[in-house]
Amino acid sequence: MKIVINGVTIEAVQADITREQVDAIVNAANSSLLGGGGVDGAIHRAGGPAILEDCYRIRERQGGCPTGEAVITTAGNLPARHVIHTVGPVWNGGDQLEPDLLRHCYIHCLQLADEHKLTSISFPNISTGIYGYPKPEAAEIAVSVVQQYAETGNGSLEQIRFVCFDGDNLALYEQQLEQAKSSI
Ligand code: AR6
Repeated sequence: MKIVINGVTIEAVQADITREQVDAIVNAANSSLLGGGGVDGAIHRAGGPAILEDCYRIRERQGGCPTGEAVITTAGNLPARHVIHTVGPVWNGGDQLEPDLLRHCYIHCLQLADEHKLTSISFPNISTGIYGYPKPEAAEIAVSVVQQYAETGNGSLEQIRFVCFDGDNLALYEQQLEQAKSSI
């Protein structure tokens, strides 16, 4: 399922993000930037040690990455050129600023992509695995931020992909993109 807003293609696919051939894939990391399970583990395993070396350099400079922020590294052996690591919120019932923090993850990834003049990016479903964020609400936030980015129309990205691992998330993203399409 894909939609085009202002020349920006936004699509949802079911795939493994480590195989994406794009300018940057996004990692759902933790504040330590030292790796973990889920998509973070898969990215470091497939990308090799160069990614962790860059993460260590960032830790020396700024001591990790706060929730809602994002940093950029090499993608090592991955087909992508860069990895943008962002730290999603842990779901704690929804009244601990989780929606704002998740929104900021997407916003900061898009800002970094613009700063580096990237034209394509693939997002995983940040926070919806180990961090327990409800999938429908997370999909709504992700699509609304990206839709706004495309509507604003002055970014460098031409292709934005939501790479869903599970069928539940794919169905939710397709639903959100249908809604976005009908509001264009
Ligand atoms: N490609 C695309 N999506 C994937 C892949 C993959 N290869 N593997 C998993 N997912 P999670 P979080 C999906 O748990 O909830 C780590 O330990 C998965 O199905 O990876 O943000 C970090 O170090 C889910 O929909 O990230 C943190 O400590 C989505 O990716 C913590 O987990 C996110 O699930 C972050 O938790």
